[in-house]
Amino acid sequence: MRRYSAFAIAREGLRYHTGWERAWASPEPKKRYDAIVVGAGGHGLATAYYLGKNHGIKNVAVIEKGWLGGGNTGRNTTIIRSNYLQDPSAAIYEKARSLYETMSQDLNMNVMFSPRGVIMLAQTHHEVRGYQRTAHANALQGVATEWIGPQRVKELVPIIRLDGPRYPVLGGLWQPRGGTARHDAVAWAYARACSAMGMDIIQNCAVTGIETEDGAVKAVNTTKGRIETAKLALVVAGHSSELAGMAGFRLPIESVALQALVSEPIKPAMDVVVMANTVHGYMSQSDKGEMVIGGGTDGFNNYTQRGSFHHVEETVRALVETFPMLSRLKMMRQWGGIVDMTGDRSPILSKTPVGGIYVNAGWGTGGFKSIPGSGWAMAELVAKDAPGPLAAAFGLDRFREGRFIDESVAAGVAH
Ligand code: FAD
Ligand code: PYC
Repeated sequence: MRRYSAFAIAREGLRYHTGWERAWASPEPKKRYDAIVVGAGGHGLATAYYLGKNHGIKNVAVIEKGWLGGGNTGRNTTIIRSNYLQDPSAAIYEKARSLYETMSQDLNMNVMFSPRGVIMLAQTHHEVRGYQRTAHANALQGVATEWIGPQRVKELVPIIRLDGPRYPVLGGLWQPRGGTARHDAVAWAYARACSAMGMDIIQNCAVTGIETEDGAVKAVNTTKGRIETAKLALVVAGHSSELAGMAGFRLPIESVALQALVSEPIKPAMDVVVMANTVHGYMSQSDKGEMVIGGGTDGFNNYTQRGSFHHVEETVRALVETFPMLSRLKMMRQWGGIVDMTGDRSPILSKTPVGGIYVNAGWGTGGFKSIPGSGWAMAELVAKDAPGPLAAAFGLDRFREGRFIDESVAAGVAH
């Protein structure tokens, strides 16, 4: 694989961009792989990448029913932060955030990580207490966050209205090195690095069945034929229950659509990310100038990957209270993705009742930020057939044993 560099851009500029290689190969599947990852979203691709990089397992296929990054990875609002309350969450999200810091250099592709800072606004006294508690927990966990008062919020976000009609801004939880990244570039960067290691990324290939023998995985059936493997990682977000069903077990997951929208582009108005969980909405400004706005989940389980008018209305009405200037903007696009939710709003990184099958799911409304940490931890689980320190607390057994990792506040999105 040729390296991307300023020199390469200059060279290609001089020869009318005729010399760029394909970023990843599109092979037909082989009969057998040492490991198969189902799902070429960020989590699946990062799992494959760290299988190769950290554990030397390179005879790997990533199987994707659509196009890579076309699921939630390419549909999310790209907020990256690690200000979670519980120790196991802070550890995996902070590992991920720190890997984002050097991802462009590590993967030799510009993923546009922008550590512009994230504020979670407190607009009730209950939220003030909750976020102050998180700031104290983060101090103990080594996660750099701080509680800030309303005047500091106003300095950071001049377009905000502090004395809104229903909920004044009482302060916020500020993570200065949180931010955003270009979502599909993250998927592309991992895909290119996997392909360079000789892994096969097979798009337009749905897994339709899973064969087991003596309680262990034997093969997957796909729309491109049967493929054997001894290690199978299911990393399919909104379709986790469907794939688990093919292998004969159930997951404690509900799937539901989450929606977002963008405005017309405007001049730079806000250079941090703001989450307003009481009125409910979150917003950042893209490099093109659009206000990127996220809303809530649908109130019923469903598999629809699209937006709906009432969500736009609810979300924009709520945000206009805190950002009156929004009322002057036109909204351009809306969309939805299917997120997979667990009862404690924490993910599952686990072995399963079937030998050689591992599941990475349940990131719900907040798994973009965790892609590199999740891939790192999942690769270790698959390679060693046992969870390492980052994944240990996120096993399926926690639901049987009542060891929940409650992150419903940190999840940020009401559901
Ligand atoms: P996906 O990217 O969905 O990848 C799973 C892949 O599996 C898909 O490409 C799918 O086609 C494939 N697949 C499914 N079934 C099969 C099959 N049978 N065979 C083969 N392939 C299959 N998170 C944040 O951290 N910050 C945010 O700001 C944020 N905002 C969000 C906003 C919205 C509107 C949405 C929908 C989500 C948001 N999230 C956010 C959550 C985040 O997008 C997800 O948690 C994350 O992208 C999940 O990544 P993934 O790789 O697990 O799943
Ligand atoms: O987890 O930060 C998050 C988030 C923001 C919007 C959707 N999820």
